[in-house]
Amino acid sequence: MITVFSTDHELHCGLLEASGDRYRASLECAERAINVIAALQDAGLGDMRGPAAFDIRKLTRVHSHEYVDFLQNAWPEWQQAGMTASNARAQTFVCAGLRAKDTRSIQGRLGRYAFDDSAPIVAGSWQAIRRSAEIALTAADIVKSTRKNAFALCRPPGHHASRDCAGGYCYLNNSAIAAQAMIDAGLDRIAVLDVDYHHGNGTQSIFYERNDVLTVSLHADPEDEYPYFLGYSDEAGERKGHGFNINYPLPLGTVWKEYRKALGDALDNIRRFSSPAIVVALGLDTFAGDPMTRFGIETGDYLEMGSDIRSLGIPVLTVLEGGYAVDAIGRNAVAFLRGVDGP
Ligand code: SP5
Ligand code: ZN
Repeated sequence: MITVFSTDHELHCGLLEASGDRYRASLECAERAINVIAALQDAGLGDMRGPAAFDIRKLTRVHSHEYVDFLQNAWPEWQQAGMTASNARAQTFVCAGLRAKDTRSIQGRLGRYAFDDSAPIVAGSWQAIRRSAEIALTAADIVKSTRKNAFALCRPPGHHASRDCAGGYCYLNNSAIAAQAMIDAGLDRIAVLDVDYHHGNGTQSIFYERNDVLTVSLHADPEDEYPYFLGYSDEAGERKGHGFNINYPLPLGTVWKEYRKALGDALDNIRRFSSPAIVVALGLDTFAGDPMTRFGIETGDYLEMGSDIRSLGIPVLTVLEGGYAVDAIGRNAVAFLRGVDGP
C-alpha cells in the first residue's frame, strides 16, 4: 500500500478548543499524524511519497471560490485587523434569519465560512490545509491509474467541511475532493463510505443532489452526538440524488459485533451501486479508547473492518479523518490498512 504524506501538517499547530471553562490544546493535534507515520514505518508499511502540486481549480470542484479565497487569506486578514490571538475563530455565525453574506470584517468572514467554533485558523493553517487536499488528490491519482489501494494520510481532516463552511476540525473536504477528482479523471461513479464516529455532514451535503457519488455514513446518532443537525436515517438525497445517500446512525456504546452488521448492510448497498473504486473516510475515533467519543471498537476489529471493505473487490482509497487516541491511532490505522490490503 502506498501512503501519501507531507510533514507540512505540522504548520497547523497550536490549535485551541473550548473545554470546560477555558481553552485548551485541541485534540486535533500534530502528534496524531506523527504517530500514524511512525506506526506505518514500524509495521513495514513504509512505502511513502509526497503529494504533487495541484491547481486551485481541483479544490473549487467541490468548494466555492469565495470560501477557498477566505481560507487562503484569513490569517493575513486577521493580522491586518490588528488581532493578536494565535487562533483566528468566529464568535458570530449565520443562523436564525441572518444573511450568509461575505463582509469587510475578518470577524464576519470567519463566521460566514464556518458552522462552529472548532476550526480555528493559525499562521500555518493554509499551507497545511492545501497540502492535505493535495495528499488526497495524489492518492486518488494513484488509485485511478494503478487500480491499487492507497492511503492519504491527511491532516487536517475534511469530512465536516461543506461547499463553503469549515467546522469540526475540517476546512477542505479531502475525501470529497478526491472522489470528484476520480469522476473528473473518467470514473463514471464512485462510492464514499464514511466510518468516522461523527457523521460526514460535509460530504453528504456536497453530493446530496448527485447520483454519480453514493455517500454512505456510519456514525453515532446525531440525536446524541456532534454534528447534531445532520446524519439522520431519513436523509436519502434530493432530486436525482434521491436514494444515493444512506445514513446509519448507531447508538452510543456500539461495539464491533453491532457495528459490523450495519457495515454489512452498507457494503451490500455499495455493491449494488457497482462503482469501479471506493473512497473510505477513515475516522479512528470509533476506538474504545478515544477520549472524545463513545463507541467500543477495538484495535483487532479494524483489521476485520478493512477486510470487510476489501471484500467489495474494488480499489480502496483510504483518507484519514478523525481519531484522537494519540497513542493508539497508529496501530489502529495499521490494522485497518492490513485488512484492506489482505494477506
Ligand atoms: C474529524 C472529526 O472527527 N471531527 C470531530 C469534531 C468534533 N467536534 C466536537 C468537539 C467537542 C470537543 N470537546 C473536546 C473537549 C476536550 N476535553
Ligand atoms: Zn470524528
